[in-house]
Amino acid sequence: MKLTAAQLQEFNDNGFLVVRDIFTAEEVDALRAESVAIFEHERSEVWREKNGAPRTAFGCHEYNELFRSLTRDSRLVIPVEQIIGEKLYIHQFKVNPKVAFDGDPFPWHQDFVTWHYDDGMPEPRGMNIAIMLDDVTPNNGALMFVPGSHGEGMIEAPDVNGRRWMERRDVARLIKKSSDIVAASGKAGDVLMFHGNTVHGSAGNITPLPRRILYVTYNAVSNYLREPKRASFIAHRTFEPVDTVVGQVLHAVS
Ligand SMILES: O=C(O)CCC(=O)C(=O)O
Repeated sequence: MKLTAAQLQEFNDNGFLVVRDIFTAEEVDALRAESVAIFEHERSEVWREKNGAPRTAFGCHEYNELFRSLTRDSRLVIPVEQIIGEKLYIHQFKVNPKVAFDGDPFPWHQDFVTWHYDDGMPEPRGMNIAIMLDDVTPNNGALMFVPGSHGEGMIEAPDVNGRRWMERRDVARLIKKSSDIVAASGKAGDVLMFHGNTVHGSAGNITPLPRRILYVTYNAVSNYLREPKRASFIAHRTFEPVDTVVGQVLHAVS
C-alpha cells in the first residue's frame, strides 16, 4: 500500500490518517480470533484492567505466527517507510481490546515523550500504524486526536506511576489552539496511522460493542533505542530491519 500525495498531505497536516478497506473481512476474522485466544492466557505481557478485563497484550508477534507475519505485511510497512524515509524495525506490538462495557480510558498523551525518556529513542521517527479489528465509533472508544498537535513537538510530561499522561493545562491549551478534536472512526479492516507527537487519548467503552485495535510501532533503524528502561516486550531491542512481504496474513493462516 502506497500513500497518495493527498493522503501524505492529510497526514502531514493533521498528524494522523485513516486509510479505508485495507484488510479483508477474512483477514480481520483471523486476527480477531488470534487476539481473543491470546487474552485467555495469563502472561506477564498480557495486562488487565483493575476489574480483570483485558487491557493490552504486548509483544504477541514474538510468540504467535500470524502476528509475526503481519509485522512484515507491506500494507503496514510501506506507508510508514514512505513517511519515515528509512528502513524500519519493530519497536512495539500490541492489541488493545477495549472490551464491551468494561474498557477503560487512555488519558491524553503523546507517545514520543515515553519513547524518548523511558525507551531512549532519540528522535520522533517512530510511528504507530494500527488495524481496526472491529467497527470503531466515537461511542465505543475510538482514539481521539488533536489535529495538528504533532507540530508542537514533544511536550514534557512527568512520569507518574510509570505513565506520562499529558498535563491537563497542556491538553486544554492545545485543544483550544486547534479548536478541534477528531475521533478516528472506521470499519474493521481500516488502518490508522499517527505521528509520535500527535496528542491522543480514548474514552472508556460502556457499550456492548468491543473495540479491538492492533498496533504496530515501527522505528527508523538509525533511530534505535540508546538506553531503554522499559521491559523488552514493550520496547523491543531487536533493531533488525523488517523485510517486507506482500499478502502475508492469509498465507500464515492457510
Ligand atoms: O487503544 C487505545 O484506546 C489507546 C492506546 C494508546 O494511546 C496507547 O497505548 O498509547
